[in-house]
Amino acid sequence: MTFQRHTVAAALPYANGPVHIGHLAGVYVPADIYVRYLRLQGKDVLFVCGSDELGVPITLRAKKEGVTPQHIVDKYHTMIDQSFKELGISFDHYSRTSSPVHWETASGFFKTLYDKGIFIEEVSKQYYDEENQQFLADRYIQGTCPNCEYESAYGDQCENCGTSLSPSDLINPKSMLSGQPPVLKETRHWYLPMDKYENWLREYILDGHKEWKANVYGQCKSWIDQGLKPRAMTRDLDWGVPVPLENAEGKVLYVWFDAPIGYISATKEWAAMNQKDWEPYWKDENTRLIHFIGKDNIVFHCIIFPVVLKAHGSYILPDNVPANEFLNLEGDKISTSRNWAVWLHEYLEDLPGKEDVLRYVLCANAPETKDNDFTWKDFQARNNNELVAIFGNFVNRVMVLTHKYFEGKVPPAGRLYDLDHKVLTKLSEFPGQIAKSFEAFRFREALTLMMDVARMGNKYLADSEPWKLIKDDPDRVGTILNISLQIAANLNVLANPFLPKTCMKLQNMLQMEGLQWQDAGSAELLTPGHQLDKAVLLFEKIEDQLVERQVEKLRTSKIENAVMDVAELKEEIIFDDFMKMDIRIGKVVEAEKVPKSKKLLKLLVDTGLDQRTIVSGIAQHYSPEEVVGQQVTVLLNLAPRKIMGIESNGMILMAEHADGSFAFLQPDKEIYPGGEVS
Ligand code: B3M
Ligand code: ZN
Repeated sequence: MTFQRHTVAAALPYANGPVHIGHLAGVYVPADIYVRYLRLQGKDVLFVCGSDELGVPITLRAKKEGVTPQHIVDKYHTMIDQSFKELGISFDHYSRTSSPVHWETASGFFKTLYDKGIFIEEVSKQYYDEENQQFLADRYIQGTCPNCEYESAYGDQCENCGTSLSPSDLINPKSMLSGQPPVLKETRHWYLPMDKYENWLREYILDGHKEWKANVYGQCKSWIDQGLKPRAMTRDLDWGVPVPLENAEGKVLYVWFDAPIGYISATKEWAAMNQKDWEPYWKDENTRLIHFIGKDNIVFHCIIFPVVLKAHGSYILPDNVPANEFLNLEGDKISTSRNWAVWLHEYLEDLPGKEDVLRYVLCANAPETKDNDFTWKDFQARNNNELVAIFGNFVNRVMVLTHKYFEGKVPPAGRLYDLDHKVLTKLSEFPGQIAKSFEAFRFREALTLMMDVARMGNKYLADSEPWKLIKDDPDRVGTILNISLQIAANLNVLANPFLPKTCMKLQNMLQMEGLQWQDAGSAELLTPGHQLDKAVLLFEKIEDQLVERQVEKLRTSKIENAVMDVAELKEEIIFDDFMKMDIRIGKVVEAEKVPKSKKLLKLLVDTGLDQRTIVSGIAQHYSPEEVVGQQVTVLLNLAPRKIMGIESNGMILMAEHADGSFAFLQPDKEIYPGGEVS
């Protein structure tokens, strides 16, 4: 189907903190690339987003900082909005859900569903924090995930395995306000009867959208197959859109009911500011609605929001939801609370002028089908070996040679040889190949193909060696540089969705007008005699010390966090309890890695009493060679345990450093194996 217009909505970031590279790689960079591609085709595209300012995540942050929720959202809304703009995330409108238009739109939506009799009104028992005298919304409850046993799962979702949860699913639930187990107390809420839409969802998604990405389709299928239950669309909270009904004091719309409606509110605001009609973007069947989100938002955008839209009856439905997986950082999960992140606003401050480098690296490493990892080393390598050495180098060579041999004017193309025809044929094919990747939301693939154009340009220059021909055959050199300049001009279109600021520089260098996607593939974008501007370098090398500074920054934050959340003191024991432990000094005699384990070393330890095997989880911190001969402190009378099939007799006592590294507990002088610790 050819759509008349596109509404592209990017997940509303919670305004309880800055955005980080995980958000960017998961949602905003792919969304912006896609929108820029659509706009290059001259399509009617509306790109909306905004700060998600309601709900529990905000109130948690406000409580933590001892300020009001409004103070939190005002601070972070501005920061997020500004940093998106600097990165070139080109929303048509970036709104916020504390806006009056949103409150009116969301409560109007709720009232429409209520008046249509969609909701089930029910009094039920919900978790209540007696110490704080308040009901607990899902995010205020933490406990063990029934699916993966992660101990800090929230009442609505386990961030570890992505499973959507209800508070009653949690094992050993605890209130995040008081730390105490919550009690169950009666309260009235309005439920969306998800179960009644199960067949329709099967039809809409499982039959109607088999083309959705496997990770999205799969999660929807397992959600639908496990059976849908009615879900409360209201909460007992004082921070949110008040429920527009009588006898609903103290109740607000569930944040996941109101937030997706935030896309509609943003559209209304945009339309009002631009004297446009907002309704075609949300109600016209000829509009394609696309959501860019992270995998933890799939159920809310593919199951719940479509049911809300369907129940309302006058809205179009999401046509595609190309959700990405998660991006990790230096091998660890990105964590706002642990400050384990590369924050966008800090990146922009520390690496000014390198916005496109971040866009490039996050696209190249995007977790499109599985979680992926960001490392500063890889960031440096991609900048130096790809952007500088391939893209920048090609453009610079062409510019320098044209200035050197033709005073910066585009030379005419003369007779074409095989090599030229081959290059021009490939050049004409690239736009179609890249478009195919874009349409399939495979942006990494599209990026590689775009870089292949620059690779092809470099190879063409290397194979044709114009610098060797200038004396004897300047016309041939003219042809080679004409073709090379056409390749550079094509890059200006093909690279634009990925590298908008770079392409602005390239466009100025080539003294070109902004082209459309349809122009790409042509070998006549620059006419002979056209005057180029002077050559400027598009990228610069990133030196080791810049990367080392960033890595050190992360290491410091890891230590600061570890120091801040020192393990809690265990319960008191009596002297006799301690005396039961037989702790001695031993010496490691042999050491080897445990096959199929990244963490374990198998040690042979001389304990003074015997030589025994002890399995220790230090393989990521020490090599076998490093531990042989070391004095170690051993708990000898620990009951033997089978670990990966090896009987381990005892435990090597280690101290964990704040940055996660380990250290042996060693006496300050040589103690013979068997020396007792007391
Ligand atoms: N605020 C983002 C998150 O879950 C959430 C998205 C709302 S999109 C309507 O981190
Ligand atoms: Zn889990």
